[in-house]
Amino acid sequence: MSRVFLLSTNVTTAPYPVYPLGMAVIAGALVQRGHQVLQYDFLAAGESKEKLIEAVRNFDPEVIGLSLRNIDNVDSFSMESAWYLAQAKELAEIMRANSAAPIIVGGSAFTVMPEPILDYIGVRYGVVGEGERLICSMVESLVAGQELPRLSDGQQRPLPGGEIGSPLYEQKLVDFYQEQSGQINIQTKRGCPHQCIYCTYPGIEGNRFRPLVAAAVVDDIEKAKRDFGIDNFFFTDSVFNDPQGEYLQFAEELARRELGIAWTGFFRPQGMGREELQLLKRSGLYAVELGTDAGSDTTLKGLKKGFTFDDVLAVNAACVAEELPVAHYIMFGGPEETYASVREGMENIKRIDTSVVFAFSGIRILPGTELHRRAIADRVIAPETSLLMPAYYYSPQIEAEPMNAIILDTFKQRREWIFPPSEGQKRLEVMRRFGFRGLLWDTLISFKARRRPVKKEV
Ligand code: B12
Ligand code: SF4
Repeated sequence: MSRVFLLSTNVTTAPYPVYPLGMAVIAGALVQRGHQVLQYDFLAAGESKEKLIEAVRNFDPEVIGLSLRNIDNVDSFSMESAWYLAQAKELAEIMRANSAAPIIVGGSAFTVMPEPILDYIGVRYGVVGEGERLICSMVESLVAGQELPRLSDGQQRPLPGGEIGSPLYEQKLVDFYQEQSGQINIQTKRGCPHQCIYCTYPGIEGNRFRPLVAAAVVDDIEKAKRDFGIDNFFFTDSVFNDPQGEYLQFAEELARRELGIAWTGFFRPQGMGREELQLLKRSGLYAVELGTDAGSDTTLKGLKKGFTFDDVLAVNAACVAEELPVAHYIMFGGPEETYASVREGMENIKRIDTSVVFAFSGIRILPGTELHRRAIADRVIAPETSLLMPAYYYSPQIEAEPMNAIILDTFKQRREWIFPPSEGQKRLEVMRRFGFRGLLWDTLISFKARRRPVKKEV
């Protein structure tokens, strides 16, 4: 048995603080192997360096694991102010200065650009992708004094869904996140087989769906409710509604157990009608986050989304008919965007009934994506441009400022259309100060005072 100190470095509080699920899953795997684990969440512990130093010295770990969730906030309006790697580097330095234990770093942010992050934060070992299997063998090798490669790749032998273990929630952390955000997260599957050109999710979790065993996840949910009083969940799956419909079996199981929980997650706006939504509602679905991503068929095609704006409208209509609040996330400025497609996007948004729309300007270029190659080909960035600092793709056919002005002009017309993203953040902050918790965007929608969509101008 070895002592492993896990540190979640994430201090992002927008759109709300999220439970360090990656760390919890790693902790679960280590504890199951018989190791002694301390889960330290820098945010929940008040971001105090003194407390962290005290904790690491007292625990005297044999191995340290750093969990890195975010690089930045993928919002082109707050590039400098929301870059999180300097903080991660500082925390790694604190750990090195206060313990001789070897440090392993992992997490979604790390997986997106492992080599540059390892160099930047100055840590010896890194795990790309899925970490639970590798962390156990690495801890054992390191404690036995063996040398390891700098980078180990968890994607080479991904766990079958049935072997993915449970997160180890901690009461203190649950209390913090319940208080701050009114919800806790859990995963029902890993991976995504779609090939949207900007997206890192298949790179982080693998390019096929690996559903966990439905009954086992529902057991975890039941246990989380019983032991910790958690009754509001975010399912962190890249896409909840897989086209094969396995999500429906999961929902059946959840509904059958009548746990009295509420949940939300990310959905792909295609092929989901009222019948599916009725089942999901019975299982506790209370709001839908849709990866609409682009405002017109031209730009949906440019992103290789594989659905059309009519698909989006159909899913939205089904949700509204079921009185489920919907938020659409739409990025402008991507491949094939022109001023005409931005204007078409504004008209299409007016056709969306009742829902919240968050708009983003430009698309964060991340390594390993087709967008990265496209950005180089379109001379948006040079091949040698480091992506550690945020760089955004804007179609060569438009310029950011006039495009933003067009979006702003439309978005100011309705309070449930939010642009720039910091606008939404400000509003959420105000609501939080008044004691509201949860997603909060869903409170912008009232089905009683429902606004009908505006007919498309021809
Ligand atoms: C769900 C999700 C959200 C939800 C979270 C809801 C909730 N209550 O949890 C919402 C919509 C709120 C959200 C918000 C944001 N998100 Co988000 N989100 C995700 C998503 C899809 C899943 C994250 C997750 O929980 N996974 C499940 C856990 C179990 O996996 P994991 O943490 O990756 O852990 C595994 C491995 O990484 C590894 N691991 C983890 N830690 C460690 C430690 C060690 C030592 C080792 C060895 C291994 C290891 O092992 C774990 C198990 O296999 C990811 C994309 C993805 N598919 O990964 C983006 C992602 C994490 N988000 C991202 C970002 C940027 C954000 C925001 C900043 C965006 C914004 N402006 O709002 C905010 C930040 C929120 C916050 N407070 O931190 C980025 C982060 C990277 C980057 N580009 O900077 C990602 C990767 C997506 C992307 N664009 O590339 N997000
Ligand atoms: S954007 Fe969504 S559907 Fe597309 S690859 Fe990423 S996770 Fe999959």
